[in-house]
Order: sequence, then C-alpha cells, then structure tokens
Amino acid sequence: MEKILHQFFEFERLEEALPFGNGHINDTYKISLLQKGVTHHYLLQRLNDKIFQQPDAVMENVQLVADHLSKKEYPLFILKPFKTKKGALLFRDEKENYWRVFNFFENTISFDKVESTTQAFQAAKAYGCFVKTLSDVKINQLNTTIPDFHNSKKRMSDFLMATKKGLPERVAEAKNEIDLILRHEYLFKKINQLNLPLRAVHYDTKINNVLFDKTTKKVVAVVDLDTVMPGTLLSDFGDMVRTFTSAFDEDEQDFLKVKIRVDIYEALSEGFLSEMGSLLTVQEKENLPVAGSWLTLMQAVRFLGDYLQGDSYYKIKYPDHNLVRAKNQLALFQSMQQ
Ligand code: GN1
Ligand code: MG
Repeated sequence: MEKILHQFFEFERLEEALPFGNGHINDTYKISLLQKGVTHHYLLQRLNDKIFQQPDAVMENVQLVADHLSKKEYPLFILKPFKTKKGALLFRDEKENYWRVFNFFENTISFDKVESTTQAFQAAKAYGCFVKTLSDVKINQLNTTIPDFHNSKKRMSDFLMATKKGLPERVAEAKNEIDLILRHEYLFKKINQLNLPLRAVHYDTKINNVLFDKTTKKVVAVVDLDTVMPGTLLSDFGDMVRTFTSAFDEDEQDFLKVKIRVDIYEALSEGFLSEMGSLLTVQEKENLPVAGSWLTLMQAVRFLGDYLQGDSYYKIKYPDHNLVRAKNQLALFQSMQQ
C-alpha cells in the first residue's frame, strides 16, 4: 500500500489504513499519512475493473463532474481525484489493480437507513442540486462506462438467461422469487417505452452516498461519482425511493419488517423537487411515482440474477447474501405496490 501511495504523494510514514464504507463493488480504505510532520487523511480505492471495464473512461467522467461542479455555484463539497506524480488519475500496480485517491471529508457520517424526514428531505435536496448543477453538461461529453446500466429490458433478458443457465439448485430454491419477478415484467416494458430525456445523472443515489456533518447533521457532500453517465431522472429518483423509504436496509433478513415509509417518501419528493421541480418535463413528472417500484424490482432482479449465477458481481459476506438481498427488495417492492 505504501508503494501505491508513493505514486501519489511524498510522505514520511503511512500511519494507518482502515477498510472504509459499505460499497458492494470497490475496495475502499481511509488512509492516514504523515506529511511534513502533519497527519493527512485520504480515501484510497481499488477500482473493480471487472465491473468498470474502462477504468480510464470512469476517471474521465469523475474528473469532468468535479471540474464542472467546481466552476458552478454548488453549495456542497466536491469529491476530487488526486493525480499521481506522473499526472495520471489511476495507478496500475504490477498485479494490474487500478488504484485512485480522493479527498477525505472530515467529521462526516453516512447512513444505510434514513432516520428522519428531515434527513430524507436534505439528502434528496442534495441529489436534486447535484443533477441540477450538472444539467448543462453536454451528455455526449460523458462516457457510458457501464452500457445498459438501468436498461431493465436488458436486465430482464440477462435474468431469464440466469434462470436457465444458472446453478440448478439455486434456481430451484428461488422459484417463488423468480415467479414473482416474472409476473411484474410488464413494469419494465412500460418504463422502457417512455423515451424520457437523457441527462447527466448520478445513477447510484443510495442514502449512504450522501455524507452528513457529524456535528451539524447537515449534508456536506454527494459522493461515489463512478456511475455518473447519461441516463434518465427516474433512475436517480427511483434509487432514492428504494433506499430512503425502506424501514430497514438491504441486508435485513426479517422481510416482514421491510416496508415503504410514506412520510419519508413525501419528504424526499419535496426535497428533490425543491431543486429540480422547475427543470422537469411533464413526462418526467408524471412518471416519478413509478420510479421507486421500478428501480426496486430491477435491484431484486440484479441481486437474484447474481445469486443464480454464483455471485460474481456483488461482494457477499455469506453464501445466501444475494438471495437475502433479493427477497428484501421484493418485500419492499410489494409494499410499494400496495
Ligand atoms: C452497487 O457499490 P455500491 O454500493 O456503490 C451498484 C448499484 C446498486 C447497489 C445496490 C456499479 O453500488 O448499482 O444499486 O450496489 N453499483 C454498480 O446496493 O453496479
Ligand atoms: Mg456505487
């Protein structure tokens, strides 16, 4: 790790490197470096290049977003990548791992579950402000680093393939969940036909990608810019509904407890629309109410598809983790439908 950090910085000593955050894809560490007698903190990340197959294109997007936000009136702190001494945004080590470094936001906290309507309002306002500030980015300047990321029709055909070619015992075990998904396929078709405008969207608007100040409890930053790409607003609104409104996080195994909280839904809608309201097209506005169930069902499809195929995408902590996540998302989806 010291060798990697030396590519980016001069320092006397690596004081500490601690695993950080709850991301499902990359490996993240909080780093303490002694530099000229003073301790500095950074975020070091190994980019998962199985999932982000064009690491340089991802970093181009991240840099473009950081530069754009810096030039505008943007009230939050900005996540900025550091360059190596040679001027690159990534360092590739001898094992072909891709490493990058970001600024670390001191005295902040993130949540896996929304704790109050105030928190939901604030976080949604922050995401609203984020897309609003990016609304004049020419979307063809952004690389599409994960093609068909929220193309639910494509996700569904991959899922059908997984039900046929996946691990037979897992396909049998998940029969009820597979049937439930198949019964709601029409939702995917419906969203696919909408032809909503493409915007620069965040594409991963989970509640834990917003940082709050530990002391003031105010939002400080929107982080995780890896998936900023051309997409529709329903993705950002939908993933907020999915992760903010649930009374328990994605890993909760007592599925009876997993339900949409309507007061949180209302608070997040208000927060998001307080920033984005006037920029929405009529068609976007009309379809916001289905975004949450659409996105939640798609997330169930993604978790279950990964489970059926032997867990190659999401990091898991125990063998049935992806099945639990899928059941959890399906419980949330059903409560949204009600
Ligand atoms: C992944 O790694 P993380 O937690 O930021 C995923 C999102 C999913 C999310 C589910 C690139 O995000 O799309 O919604 O897990 N990111 C990618 O929790 O697939
Ligand atoms: Mg992410």
